[in-house]
Amino acid sequence: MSARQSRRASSGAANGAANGAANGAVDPAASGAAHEASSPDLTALYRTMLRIRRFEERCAELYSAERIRGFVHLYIGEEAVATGVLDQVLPDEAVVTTYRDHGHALARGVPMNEVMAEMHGRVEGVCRGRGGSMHLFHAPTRLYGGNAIVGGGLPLAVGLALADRMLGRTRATVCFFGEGAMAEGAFHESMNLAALWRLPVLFVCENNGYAMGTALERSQSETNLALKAAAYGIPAWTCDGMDVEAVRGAAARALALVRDGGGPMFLEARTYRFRAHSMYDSDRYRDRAEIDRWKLRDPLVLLAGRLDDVDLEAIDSEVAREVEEAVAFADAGHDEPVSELTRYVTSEPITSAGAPR
Ligand SMILES: Cc1ncc(C[n+]2csc(CCOP(=O)(O)OP(=O)(O)O)c2C)c(N)n1
Ligand SMILES: [Mg+2]
Repeated sequence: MSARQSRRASSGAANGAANGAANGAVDPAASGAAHEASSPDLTALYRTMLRIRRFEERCAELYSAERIRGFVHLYIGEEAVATGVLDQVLPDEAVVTTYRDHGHALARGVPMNEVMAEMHGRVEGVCRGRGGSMHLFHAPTRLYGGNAIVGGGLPLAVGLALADRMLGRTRATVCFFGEGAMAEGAFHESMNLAALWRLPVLFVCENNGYAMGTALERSQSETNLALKAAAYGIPAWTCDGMDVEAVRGAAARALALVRDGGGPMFLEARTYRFRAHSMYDSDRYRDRAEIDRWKLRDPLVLLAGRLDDVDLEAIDSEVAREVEEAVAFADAGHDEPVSELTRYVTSEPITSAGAPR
């Protein structure tokens, strides 16, 4: 059951989470088997992950053909994290992410056409083509980016949550970041203030083991990331980031606590990117065997194994069609005229996207 379907469903898990939470521990209840999802739910999760996968595979081709330019960071392999968490995030809650943001935008419900147009630098894109791959922003779904600065989203999320607190709104802000961000000052300042003021933020660390070409154990003195977060007095769990049901279950429990005034929560999703850091990266810092080992736990394959009665080929065809329609939409789009370039630089609002709620 998704958050969009029922707000109550997730808050029912609050007590279990409070009892089961151990700072720095693996979430004891966060296994796929423990979650009570029905088959239509799982099919929807599969479709979302497949939309991300096929969208990005197409983007990689278009990048090689020089139809998409700039930096592009693929999320392939990590789809279960955005899909599982965002399934539980309510429409009026804010979402903040990193430059590896295509999956978050699609899972959040940003129209694929507009994401693809943005990748192509078209005025029909979510940011009129000015942001590109790394800066997907979409006010109607409260997606606050897309941020090229490692750790840059964390203070933004804390500020959004502080605004909610000051305005008396009970809703969560969700902040995704890579484990590399946990070596940044912005991470520590954000955790400190969020904990001190008990702000309603769910911090989601997408631990894919590498920050560009640097493995976690080569760059951080404490590699137990949940323990690091727990040092700030924030309840912290680890979950299997390749298992979308496990991610969803862990997110549901954490969000219930955040919304019930429990203050910030931290979730580490252990995951892996199957592709290079970016389209520029030659990916020479890890063994092929390591990549192959993780591919055995491909989140799509894992979930497909639980969908015996579902026509996966039909879903694949539908998704392929959607991706091609998005490419056609982007192709038919327009570059912003030079005369428009000084617009929206300072105070002029983009009214077509709607005012942030
Ligand atoms: C403040 C800052 N420092 C350095 C960089 C260069 N940089 C870009 S991505 C990256 C690695 C970040 O790794 P991680 O946070 O684990 O995210 P991942 O790419 O693995 O999703 C670095 C160091 C940057 N963009 N911003
Ligand atoms: Mg990383």
